[in-house]
Amino acid sequence: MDAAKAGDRRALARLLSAIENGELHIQEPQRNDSDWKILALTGPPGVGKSCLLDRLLHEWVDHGLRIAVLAVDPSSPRSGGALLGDRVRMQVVDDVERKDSVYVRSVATRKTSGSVPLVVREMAFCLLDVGWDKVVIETVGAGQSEVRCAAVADRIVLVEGPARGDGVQAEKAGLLELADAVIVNKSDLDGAQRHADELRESLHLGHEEAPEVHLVSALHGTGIADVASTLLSVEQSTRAGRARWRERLLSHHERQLLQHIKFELLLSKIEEGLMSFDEAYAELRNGNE
Ligand SMILES: Nc1nc2c(ncn2[C@@H]2O[C@H](COP(=O)(O)OP(=O)(O)O)[C@@H](O)[C@H]2O)c(=O)[nH]1
Ligand SMILES: [Mg+2]
Repeated sequence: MDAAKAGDRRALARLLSAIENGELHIQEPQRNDSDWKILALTGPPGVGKSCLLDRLLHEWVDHGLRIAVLAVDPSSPRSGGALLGDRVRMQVVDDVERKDSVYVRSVATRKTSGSVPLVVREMAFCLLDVGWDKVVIETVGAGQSEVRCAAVADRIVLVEGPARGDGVQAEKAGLLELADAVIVNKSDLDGAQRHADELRESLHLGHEEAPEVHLVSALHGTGIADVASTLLSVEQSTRAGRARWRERLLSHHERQLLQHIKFELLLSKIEEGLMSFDEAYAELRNGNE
């Protein structure tokens, strides 16, 4: 821990791997400010989250911040294409003037036996603990587990692309309800403005207060400086708060069940038809004896 605090990146990588493997647990650090420390950037694959994040990192580093990134991508093994792609898109890590202020780490979700969101949460705590100012979690907003990875964060930013003619998918995924801000990327393409309008409409349905929808182009850099400074002070949306606590509570519940010493045994019994779900669940709820 001390070496990592002193800036030894190898020592930090080892700490993070230990958390990933469930060998090390980190408590939530004490906070005495209301600024966000952990931000999630979430949205469908291919909308430009990595490109956008690279732009934002340039801006934030120039604000004097030191930022760590956790890239969670369930669809790819550690050495696989998407993460390599993320790495390529993260040009800031090769920028001589800025690279010392940035740390990018991918999270191998296939390796973890426990609950991915809780592993991501502890990794973020660890990064804050060793002295990074802020942590950004990039996660694909696809499945339940990814939504819960986003819910780990203090603020959630939903990234979307131009309209694809299938309505507001984020609403169905429950992501819109969690968002503190929405960014529609690829404003250089047709349909981006239309999608921003659709999102605003969905956000305002039945709600007086709604998170802002920003239009940017990560490719051309349009609107980036504004969004970068807005995001630094983005407030938690009142309606997102409760949804987020719900996801966090469910993550904890999941971990309780996964950590039970009889979990695998009970699973086998269900598989073999020797036990019903209700019976197994009743045993799991009893806790470890
Ligand atoms: N036209 C356009 N393409 C973009 C923009 N931002 C990203 N892209 C492209 O979208 C693709 C996916 O980007 P990436 O950042 O990997 O998306 P992610 O999967 O959400 O992380 C890449 O080919 C990018 O070059 C943009 O603002 N405009
Ligand atoms: Mg990406």
